[in-house]
Amino acid sequence: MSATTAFETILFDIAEGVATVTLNRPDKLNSFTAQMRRDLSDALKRIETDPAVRAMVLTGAGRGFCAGQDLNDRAVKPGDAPPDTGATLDKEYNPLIRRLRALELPVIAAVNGVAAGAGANLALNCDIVIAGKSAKFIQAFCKIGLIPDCGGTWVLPRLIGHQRALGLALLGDTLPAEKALEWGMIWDCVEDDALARTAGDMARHLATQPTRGLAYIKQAFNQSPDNTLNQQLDLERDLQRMAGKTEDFREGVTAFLEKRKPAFKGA
Ligand code: T3D
Repeated sequence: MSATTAFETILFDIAEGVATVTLNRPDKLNSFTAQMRRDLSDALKRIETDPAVRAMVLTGAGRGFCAGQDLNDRAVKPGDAPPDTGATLDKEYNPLIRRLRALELPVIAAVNGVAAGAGANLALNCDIVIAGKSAKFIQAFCKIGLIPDCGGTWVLPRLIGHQRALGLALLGDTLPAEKALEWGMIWDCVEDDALARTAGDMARHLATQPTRGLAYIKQAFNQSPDNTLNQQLDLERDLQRMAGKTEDFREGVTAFLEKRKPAFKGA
């Protein structure tokens, strides 16, 4: 069964345990307005509280994934005070990124076209990034005098190393999807017409897996960069203790011993 909810700037659909969120301002390459930040945030809240949702796909409508901040909202007339871009990050983008990363289920970005500025970093904050061959990633911020945000300066060096990350940030060069794959920035790059199916199949598979266990895996990896090995060993112990108490762990072991396919409930 599928349930579709209407938002002003995104499409939101739940089917087979998968929530699909489609950024939907195709004429402006799905660039972010305040309304789109609110809509995406509300969609994530819905996902957080719906136990039927066990995986998420984030993608864009039309030929783009997301071109970052809608720059029409940043035009300053002579004599006007500049916008407080720090406040927008503090109150809108940063809570959105924190919410996305904290989701206790796997999130797949299906990058269907250009991902620029905040749009690139939105994608890179997803757990698994799959791009269509025509997609490209641009740290466009430097071209308008800004710095990479939405966690770009954190996630990029961790994915591709300091040199390549800083180079992309300083030059604003376009990184084609195939090169992003070669650099280890994304999980996979597929033919454009196979993107939705590939991401959907993966999400539907993940939605049948031990959701609590997957959430603990995410937590361990998300906390890893800030931890020493000793702290991480302690965290693994704590998370493994909780994973070991789940019904799905019991089912996984039982199914293995009974030589049958496990039926995980996500609990
Ligand atoms: O609060 C704060 O402001 C701080 C937070 C900042 C976060 C950020 O994301 S800052 C970075 C903002 N994004 C950019 O600087 C990217 C701007 N866009 C581009 O450089 C190019 O559009 C692309 C490289 C992404 C794609 O180029 P191309 O040639 O494929 O498409 P296009 O023709 O440039 O764009 C198509 C349409 O989308 C066009 O509209 P039109 O002329 O047909 O009516 C274009 O104006 C519009 N569009 C694309 N990006 C944006 C946009 N409109 C508003 N804002 C955009 N970011």
